Amino acid sequence: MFQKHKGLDIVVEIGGITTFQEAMQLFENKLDETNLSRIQKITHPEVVIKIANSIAMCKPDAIFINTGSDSDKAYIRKMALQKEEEKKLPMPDHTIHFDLKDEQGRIIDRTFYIANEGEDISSLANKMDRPEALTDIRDKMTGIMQGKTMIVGFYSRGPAGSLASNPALEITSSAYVSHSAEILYRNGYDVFDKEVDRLGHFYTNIHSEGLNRPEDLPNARVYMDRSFQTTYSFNCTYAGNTLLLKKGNHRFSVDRSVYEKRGNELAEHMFITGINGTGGRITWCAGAAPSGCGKTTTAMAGNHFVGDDLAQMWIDENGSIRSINPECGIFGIVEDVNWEGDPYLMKLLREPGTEVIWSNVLIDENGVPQWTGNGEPLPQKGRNFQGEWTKGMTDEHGKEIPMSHPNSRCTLTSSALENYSDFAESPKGVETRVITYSGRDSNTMPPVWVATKPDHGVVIGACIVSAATATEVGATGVKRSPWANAPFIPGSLADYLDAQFKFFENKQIAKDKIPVMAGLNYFLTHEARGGSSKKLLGEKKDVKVWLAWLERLAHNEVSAIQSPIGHLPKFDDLCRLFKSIVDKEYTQELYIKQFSLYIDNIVARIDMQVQAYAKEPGISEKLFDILKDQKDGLLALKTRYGSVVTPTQLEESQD
Ligand code: SPV
Ligand code: MN
Repeated sequence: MFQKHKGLDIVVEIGGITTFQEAMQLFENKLDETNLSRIQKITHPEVVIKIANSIAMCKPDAIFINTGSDSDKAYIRKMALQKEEEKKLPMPDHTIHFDLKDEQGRIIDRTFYIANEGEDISSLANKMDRPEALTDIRDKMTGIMQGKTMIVGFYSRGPAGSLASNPALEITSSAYVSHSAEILYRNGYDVFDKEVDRLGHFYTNIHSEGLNRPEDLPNARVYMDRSFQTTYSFNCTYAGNTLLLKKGNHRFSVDRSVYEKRGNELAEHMFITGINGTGGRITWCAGAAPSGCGKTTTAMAGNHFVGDDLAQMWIDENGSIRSINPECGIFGIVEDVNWEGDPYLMKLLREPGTEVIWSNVLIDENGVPQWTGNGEPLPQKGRNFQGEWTKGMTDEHGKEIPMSHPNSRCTLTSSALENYSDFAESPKGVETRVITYSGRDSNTMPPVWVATKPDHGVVIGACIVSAATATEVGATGVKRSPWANAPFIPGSLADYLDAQFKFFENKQIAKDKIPVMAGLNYFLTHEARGGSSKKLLGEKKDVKVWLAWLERLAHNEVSAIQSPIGHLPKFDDLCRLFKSIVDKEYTQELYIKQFSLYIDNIVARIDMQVQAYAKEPGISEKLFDILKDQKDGLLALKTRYGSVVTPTQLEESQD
């Protein structure tokens, strides 16, 4: 079991500053008058000591204390341009940032949890013992900011005053990282002391890009110290490796929910969005999907956008599940973002008026960002993640180099979105009635299925699978992707699973507020249902219908067909929703393809999950029992109807 404050706090060990007075003395020696007066407003001893030690370790030439004012933001933007971490584009307030050619995603092979003796670390992650990590960080981070300016930023991960928010420091020599933090998170300089007092803790992130040379990339590292809620990262620039306010701190929040708030809080890799229902009601939905599986698009399909990546949840005194987004901006994948599927996002990307940092897209000859799947005429050349690019160009293995990297992204503030909800800024969060789990699954599960009970919902989350995406360097094949959160679960999956059961089965959740928990899959192909093409059976916009159906189900306005994997929608309801929401004629033929159960595929999937979970120590028997019941039910259906069972047969089997 992991413990806070165990072992040495590495930055304190290296920096050597242990008292408030020593910290203040260091500030007086190192900071100019303006910055000194700024840091003196921060009085929480632990915070001050962390910052002082970061300075003592990294040895920057100058220190900039960012208060989040308009002029500070402008200063950081200017610095990013001066250092050429970003370049101006012709569109006002748009810039482009390129990461190193071989650092286009999270470097999971160089990412480590710092472990104390005897601590359980997720079987899916790397760990390094504390003494070894101390040596490495001392070697690589001592003096890493010589010749550079350190920017110190204070943030609130979530609306200030919320029960599930977390204060966090982002300390970096990269103006791009700091600029991104200003767009994606709420600056909390003015409230930081108060928030640390209220919540009793804070996260620290220390980063330097180093010399930002390809040859240093093998020595890039991302470390998470769970005991001291501190991250260290160096020699890298991709935001997933550097802006550890995001997934680095999400990992600490997962720890908090599993080990400190078990059964009462969750920290999930989920979007949050509101769906319009009948009579003007809004039903809030949170959904998990692995990176690169359309989470942003799904969030955007809602009528009231709150977030596209992370959710902090808790149960309030009225028995409802509340969710907040720790972020206030989007670091979204742009591949396949186009006017048809993502009009709100496209407006911000293609029309002036919003600050956008582009990363790793192609910049064409006119200085316009271009990316695969944008639905626009294709450029013949330009500059992309690997340098000058011309159409048809191949890499050293003879493989065609794509115009834009599949993990190309845009960074922008959510408040610019037309469908951004005012509720996103409420410390009370939004009442969450629908929870979805999805992944890239081309041949097995139907577009939507609903758990009959919360523990079955937890198992849907546990059993997400997905084809590999470009967000992790070197990932290939089909992978299990538990809750789409596995890369960010520091401890054992057994503990996490237990925390899920305890949360969703918590008796404090009011009977009429128990969430609808569903699997979603919009990646079924024609090929998998008797056709010959690899094209998707549905369209991107169909997700609005699946969400709307879940919305109606949450308010008991539709009924469902029972099956061993859960409840499935009825044709007539879908037909009506397709017509009214996306103006499409939904056919019986498509319905049968999408909602017939392909028993052999599903059973193979269950077997795969059972085998994998059997290898994890301490997994609750409940998971195996639920999967066994599902399998038995499916095999009984197979005996009666054969290996493909239609919705009509499912209904008949209930009689
Ligand atoms: C993801 O990959 O899930 C992201 C971007 O949202 S990263 O910051 O790399 O985590
Ligand atoms: Mn993500």
